[in-house]
This record gives sequence, C-alpha cells and structure tokens, in this order.
Amino acid sequence: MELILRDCRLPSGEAVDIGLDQGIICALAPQLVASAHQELNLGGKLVSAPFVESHIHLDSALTAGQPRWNQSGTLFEGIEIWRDRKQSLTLDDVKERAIATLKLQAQQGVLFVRSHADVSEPNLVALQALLEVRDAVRDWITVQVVAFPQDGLYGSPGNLELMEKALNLGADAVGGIPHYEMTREDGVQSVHHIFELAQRYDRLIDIHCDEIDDDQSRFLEVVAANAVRSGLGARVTASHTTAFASYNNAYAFKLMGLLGRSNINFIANPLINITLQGRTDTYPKRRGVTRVKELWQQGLNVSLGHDCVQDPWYSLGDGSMLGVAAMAIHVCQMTGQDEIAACYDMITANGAKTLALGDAYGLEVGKPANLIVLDATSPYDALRRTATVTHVFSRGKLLVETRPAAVRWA
Ligand code: 17E
Ligand code: FE2
Repeated sequence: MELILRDCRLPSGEAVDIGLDQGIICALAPQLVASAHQELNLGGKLVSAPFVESHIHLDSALTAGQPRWNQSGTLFEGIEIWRDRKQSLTLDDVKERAIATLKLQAQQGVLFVRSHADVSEPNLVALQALLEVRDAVRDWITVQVVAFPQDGLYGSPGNLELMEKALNLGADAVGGIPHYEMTREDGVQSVHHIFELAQRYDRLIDIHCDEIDDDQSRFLEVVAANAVRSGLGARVTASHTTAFASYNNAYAFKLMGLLGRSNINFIANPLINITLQGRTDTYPKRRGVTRVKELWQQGLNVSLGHDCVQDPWYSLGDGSMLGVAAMAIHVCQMTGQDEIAACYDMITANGAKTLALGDAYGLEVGKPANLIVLDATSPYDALRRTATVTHVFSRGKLLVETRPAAVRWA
C-alpha cells in the first residue's frame, strides 16, 4: 500500500494503524502487519474523518466592509449591505474569494462544504461562479451549492424564474427564506413551492428558516409538515431556526413531536446567531441559537455551520469548525462530557448526514481516504484547546500540513 499512518487515536479512543492505497482506506486495525512505501508515526494523535462545513455563504465571504460595515449588527442591515455589494459581482471576484475561503477551511480540516449562493440577483453570477468552483475543486474538496433566494422567493417578480434557472444550471439544493417574505402567507406559500421544486428537479432542500427572534415566526412547522407529507424527510434541512429559542414551551413541546416524525436535519450557526440575534432586546437579552441540546436529545440530526467568514453579517470568522463547536458548547450549554462529544459529531458525521454524503464519508475500510490529524488526544481535548489540524489527507494524498505553535520559556 502507499501509506500507513501508525499509532492513530480514533475519536472513539481506539488506537489503530490506518493504511491508504489508491485513494481508499484499505486497512484499519491495531498494529497493522503490513508495509507501505511511506509510513508516518503519529504518536497517539487524534485521527478523525474530516470536518464538514454544512452551512456557509461562499459568495459573500471576504467582503466585510464592502461597501460599508454593518453598524447595527442585524441580519437586515447585512442583507441591505449585501444588496449593494452584489451589484458589482463578477465571476472572478466570487471565484477568487470562494477558493481563498475553501483553502482556509481545508487547511483546518474541512473537506466537505455546503454553500448557499444568492439567486436573487438578475445575472446569477454568484451561482454560476460557485458551480464553477464546485467543479474546479472536486479533486480535493467536495462542495454542494444551495440556490438561495436572499431577497425572498417572491421579493421581486423575476425571482422564481431565477430559482428555476439555478436548478437547471445544476444547483444541488433548493433554498428559501420564508421569514423574510413580505407576509406570513407568502412565507408559507414559499415553503410549499420549495418542496414542489425539489421534487420536480430531484434536489435536496435547505431553508433559512425562522432566522429571527419573533416568537410568532413559525415556518419550521410548515417545513416539517411538508417533509412528513412528501416523504422527503432526511433530504430536508432547516437552517438557523433561531425563533425556536423564543417559542413558548407549550408550543415547542408540540412542535418537537412533529419534528421527530419529520426526520429533517437542523443546522445551527452559533457564531453568527449569537451576534445577529437579540439586537432588539435590552435585558434580559436572548441567546440567538436554536434548541440544539433538546433537538439532539430528541435524536434529531443537528450539525453546526460557520455561516460567514468576514462578510456583511459577520466581520470575524476564520473557517475553524473547532471554533464553531466551541461556541455551541458555550451558548447551548453543552458542557457535559457526552454533550461535548455530541458537538464534535455535529461538525463531522452529523454534517455528512445533512449533506447526504452516504458512503463518501467516514473513517472506515473501503471508504475514500479523507482524514485529518489533530494535535490532540481526543475530541474533548481538541475542542478545549482549538487544537491545530496538523495533516489533512484528501483522496489518499497529503493536501496540507500545519505546524502547531511552539512555546519556549526563556
Ligand atoms: N443571509 C441570511 O439570510 N442569513 C444569514 N445568516 C446570512 C446571510 C449569513
Ligand atoms: Fe445562512
């Protein structure tokens, strides 16, 4: 075989050697009796399946401050700033920023990404650029593109047509933003419409759903009911769902039953929503993140996303999924040992499930040789210290290496 990684520590705690050949994980066992062209002794470091970035906007990444900074810190000012910035998008502009962001992510262990592309922009530049990027990078990172109507599916008369055009061009998923439509009825109608399109074009669904502190924003129930009735279940994702954190418990309890039946996926974006939400509150000030712990306790699939890297909604962001999970641990009070382990799943296997990666993902014999090495001994240790991802192997080959910082006392 081509390469053996010796003395690896899996997230389960098991100590193994891992053999890679022709882009596939061909062996995984304690003290593998085999030889290879190259061997690397990892000295008990954590080896994991790659991180999955299940929610990011690559089209707006790295535009923070253009043409102006978000002063209010709200979602709505972000949408307005982006509306101005997107007037000057070109294919090269989007592609360069998207690839720079993907590199930032990959060097920190992300090899699977779901990006939204704004399709409420008349020339579909963002979408076409991200589809080109998806195809250009597929030898080293897997990208899915969601056709996302940022200004609303019914925001202007041409938007529906643009959505269909995006699906014809090859977008992987249908997106939506029901809480931003002009009326509640439009929001409900948009969800029905999204399901109809997903069925007609055979695509996944990922809806920005109830990303607002309004306790009356209840499109999640419409998404869940459609998922039950259509049978699309696990092909459906509700992103953000921050209003769920503001629902009264009687309603939330009833909703949880429906969500359990629906089997849809959830994506929380704790970095962004802890800053965007609660802006109209004084004190007590709400946390802006959905009920991650309760959804997880209910057995539903929850993953975590970065959402933004330096854009009109969030001027910070570095692409680190460990940073995202660390924020979830704090904001969602997932501090128990099982809960910390669950947060690691939310940036790995759960994201893979949301992206419907199937056999393309996982640290198992016979699967594609995508794996990462961390300067840590366990997921807990990695999350506690935001450990350096020292090696990223993609499709059986070393893609990128990072040396951990060295400390020397004088
Ligand atoms: N657009 C949106 O509607 N919500 C967000 N959190 C971002 C873009 C980043
Ligand atoms: Fe988003």
